[in-house]
Amino acid sequence: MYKPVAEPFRIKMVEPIKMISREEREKALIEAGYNPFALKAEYVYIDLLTDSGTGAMSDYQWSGMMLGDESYAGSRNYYNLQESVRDLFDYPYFVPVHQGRGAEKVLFSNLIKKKGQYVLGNMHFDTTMAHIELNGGRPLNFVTDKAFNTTEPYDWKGNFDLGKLEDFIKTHDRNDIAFIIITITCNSCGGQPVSMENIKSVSAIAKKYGIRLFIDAARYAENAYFIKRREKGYQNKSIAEIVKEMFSYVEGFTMSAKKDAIVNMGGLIGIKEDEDLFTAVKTTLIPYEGFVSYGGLSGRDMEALARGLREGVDEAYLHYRISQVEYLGSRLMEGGVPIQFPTGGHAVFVDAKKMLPHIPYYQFPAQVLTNALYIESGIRAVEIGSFLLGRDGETGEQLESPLELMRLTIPRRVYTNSHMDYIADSLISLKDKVNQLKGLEFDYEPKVLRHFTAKLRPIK
Ligand code: P70
Repeated sequence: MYKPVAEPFRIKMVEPIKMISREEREKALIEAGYNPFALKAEYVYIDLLTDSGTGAMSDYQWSGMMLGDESYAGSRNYYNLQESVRDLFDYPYFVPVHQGRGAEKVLFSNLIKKKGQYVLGNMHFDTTMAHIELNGGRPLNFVTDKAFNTTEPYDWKGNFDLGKLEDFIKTHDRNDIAFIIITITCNSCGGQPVSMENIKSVSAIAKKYGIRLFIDAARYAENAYFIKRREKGYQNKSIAEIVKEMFSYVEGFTMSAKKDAIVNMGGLIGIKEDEDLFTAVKTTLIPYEGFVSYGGLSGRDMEALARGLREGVDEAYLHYRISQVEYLGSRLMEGGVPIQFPTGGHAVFVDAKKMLPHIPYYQFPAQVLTNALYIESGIRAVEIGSFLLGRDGETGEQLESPLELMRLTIPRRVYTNSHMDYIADSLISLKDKVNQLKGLEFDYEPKVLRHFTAKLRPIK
């Protein structure tokens, strides 16, 4: 049996959680339109909706909050943040933003030059796709097919299929491609890592055809940890060295700092060399996010971020973090629950297509499972499948996601390994009751990023 690594911290402050009754949960879910995003957080016992902004800051980060310099321009915390960005990524240029989607909005509007341009990725996540489309671009995915076979193990399920990527570029007009973006780790297919070799090869292809290349850096530290563990030649390198190398192959990044940088709010745009792009980004930043030395964050937020960036690459922390997720995955596998294997960085992704084969993609099997888990045990997970994917931008047709996943997303430094046991036990006991569950249809469907606010009902 897999034994998880003990937590490399002790607990100095606690936040009570409690379980409401099953009847109350049933009522709450109906009122939420069968969409757990609309649940009051107080009605949730263990919250695995997201690892975004839900981490526990350290005493060092909290003490930094007291040193916030709230000057409109030139805050001391901005300069501390600059130092962290320089040390970690070796990038001279950066701006803070309020969160990842702020970075996407500001950067992409400077990269997509005409309507219909393609943006090539391993697998774009929800807000990334939305901001490409809102800027008139067309997002396309080139992740390896190995990602879609959840039972067959492969170390790099986040990798680009290099052949497919190059074929696409060769057969299209160079001016129809805006840029390439590598999402590390690849969230949509299971928090799966991208190898250094693959980043390097994508970079070579981008250079060969003169296409701009960026990283979506939300989970850059977890990706670096997987490289250290799995890729030949990196065992003796520090996480910091691996991070520097990853970012040396691209010209910039967007970052939701709410994940691996362990803050409750914040984001970054980093630029390696291109001064003109940096100038353009600063110009767009001011009306949308704020002045260049705060970009939507208060001084204290920037201090927490400057410190969180460094804590996020601490190897003892990452060892525990990835091990906790792996432990939950191993308990579920032993209990016969189908999952994306091997487990990724930030979550265990349960294969709802395998667990609820009687529900077709357009009735959202992973959403059905997510709702059942909440009723059964007070755990809030999230659907990553056709419900999140949405409709074809041109035809309006419901898209079929290659994977229907329920994501059990683990916040950083928040839940203990006993919580992992509770989650595993709940899902294992639910497993034999799911064949009676009914599919879902829309009561209300918003046009953009519908999964956040849609209302659903069970099909009679
Ligand atoms: C998540 C959240 C955000 C995200 C991301 C990547 C790879 C950019 C962003 C945007 C979103 C979410 C999904 C379901 C439930 C709650 C929240 N991902 N790139 O949990 O960053 O949120 O800061 O604007 O994963 O995966 P931001």
